[in-house]
Amino acid sequence: MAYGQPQLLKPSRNDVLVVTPWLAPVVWEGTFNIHILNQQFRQQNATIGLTVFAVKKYIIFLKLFLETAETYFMVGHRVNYYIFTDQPKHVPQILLQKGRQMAILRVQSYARWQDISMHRMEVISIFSQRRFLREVDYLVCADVDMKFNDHVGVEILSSLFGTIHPGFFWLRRDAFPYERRPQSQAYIPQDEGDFYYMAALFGGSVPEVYRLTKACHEAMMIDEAGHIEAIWHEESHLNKYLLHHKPTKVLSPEYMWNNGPLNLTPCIKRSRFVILQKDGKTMRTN
Ligand code: UD2
Repeated sequence: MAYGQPQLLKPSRNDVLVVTPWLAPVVWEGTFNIHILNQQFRQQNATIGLTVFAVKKYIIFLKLFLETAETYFMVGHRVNYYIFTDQPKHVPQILLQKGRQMAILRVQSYARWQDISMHRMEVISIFSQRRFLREVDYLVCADVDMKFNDHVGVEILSSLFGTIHPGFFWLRRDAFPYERRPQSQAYIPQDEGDFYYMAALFGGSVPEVYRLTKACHEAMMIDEAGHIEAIWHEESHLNKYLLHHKPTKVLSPEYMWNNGPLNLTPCIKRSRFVILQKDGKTMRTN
């Protein structure tokens, strides 16, 4: 395969951090050649699982999520969608491309939206052991109130990856909305922390995702027994976990954008995976 030679004396980007101090790549437009990566992952014959939860009213987000995933997510690779829902009959029928399949898995609902969101960690850890280990090489775990807007491919895959939240990336660590109460398992002191990661997109190899989701679930169970709930629920616990188990790739906010005007943020060249606006109050009431 012919491609431009990597230029050792010419950085791919000079406006942003492209590698963390623990030598994990930060994935930005301009830092990778997708053709080289596609070839590498095809040689591995990699299958990628995408987990998404659509419980109660959030089922309405599924159609756009899946349709846009068919256009932009891991195109040309084998993909298994794992749809967790309390309403299997209402999962939209989508025509899938070759090499892509869907499993619809029933989950219980909870009265509080926070419990629906937090229990995703428990469910993913159970299914990782029970099923995903046999069926896929990598897992990508996403929120459903999202749409793919541009290419999201194998450049994101690694043993353990997290995504930088678009709302805080320019801030100092003491301004990150980490859990600050020492009573919580998610506690992070003011002088610690690398990035503020989102729970809406994370993943890695199945064993690594199993370890992460199990640890976050167990930490939330300890908090529950101690009558404390972390400020941003499982996202707070994810941040604590990734502080102590450094991700091997970090996705830039291109991979989690809130569709603000890109020209106000010149370092963001592509908006790949976009948070949809929702009326939280209406969506979360029964
Ligand atoms: C943020 C995070 C989310 C999670 C949450 C916890 C973003 C983009 N996402 O989202 O990952 O950490 O904070 O506070 O900032 N769900 C249902 N049915 C429900 C409620 C939730 O299926 O009734 C699922 C669904 O997949 C949804 C996810 O749980 O995408 C997270 O819930 P959310 O989107 O309401 O949480 P939000 O927007 O505060």
